[in-house]
Amino acid sequence: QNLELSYADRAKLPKIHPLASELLQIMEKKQSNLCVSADVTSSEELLQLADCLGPKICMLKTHVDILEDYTAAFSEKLQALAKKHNFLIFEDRKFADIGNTVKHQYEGGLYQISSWSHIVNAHAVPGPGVLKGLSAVGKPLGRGCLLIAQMSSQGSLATGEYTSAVMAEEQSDFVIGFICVSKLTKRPEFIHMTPGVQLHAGGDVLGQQYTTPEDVIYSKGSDVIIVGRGVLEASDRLTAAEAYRKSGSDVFIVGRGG
Ligand code: S5P
Repeated sequence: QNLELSYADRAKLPKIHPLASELLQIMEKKQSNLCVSADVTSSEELLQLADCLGPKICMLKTHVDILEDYTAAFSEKLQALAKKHNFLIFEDRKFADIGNTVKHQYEGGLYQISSWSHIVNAHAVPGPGVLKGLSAVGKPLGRGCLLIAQMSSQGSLATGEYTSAVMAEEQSDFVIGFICVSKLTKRPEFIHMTPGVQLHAGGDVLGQQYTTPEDVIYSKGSDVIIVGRGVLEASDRLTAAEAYRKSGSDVFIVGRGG
């Protein structure tokens, strides 16, 4: 094992991106590795979810394009809730086009994602242009990006050499970390975020694969668990969110990270 740093220590690293530092400080303060994936189709429900679960999470992930009733007012209310409960917003847009196109998709259109989402993610498959385009919009706003190095779904092609190539695309002035299945870099400035998490291992009928929070945080060494249906389909979402938050909370006592 390497020298182990706590989240608070990592937040103070000299070369860390300010947004990664902010996230690590939130994680430490709220003792939470939990990012809830708010995959609902009504903006009212999404806002209720953010207000109710806000105290338990370090980040809220959205798929704004599945909302049936998106308005600019919604994004303002979501930002206010992120401030109120101290969490970051992550729009899971998975940009994957040439630089010029992603620039427009990030800044403009109906959603104007860059105006309200602290973090977005991108596939590295187009090459460095995708990050160039996104960072032209996001960097002046202090935004950050996660590169998709691996995916949770069955038969994912993002493995092996592809994953290594993605890791090499990193630009630490805009990329704050990776979407991945397990810890990929020993550089403690980068955040590892892992989807496909439920309290019991398994999957769904469309290829999603689940592992447990303990496996992701303790065995695989990731930093943040992304949980959608594990919380959304529970009879009591708040109790479920607390269970997921608690499942990773030993890491704050042990002081592991890096
Ligand atoms: O590899 C991935 C990457 C992502 S961002 N696998 C994923 O499942 N996701 C997202 O995480 C997916 O789009 C969904 O919003 C969430 C997982 O939802 P759940 O309901 O299966 O927990």
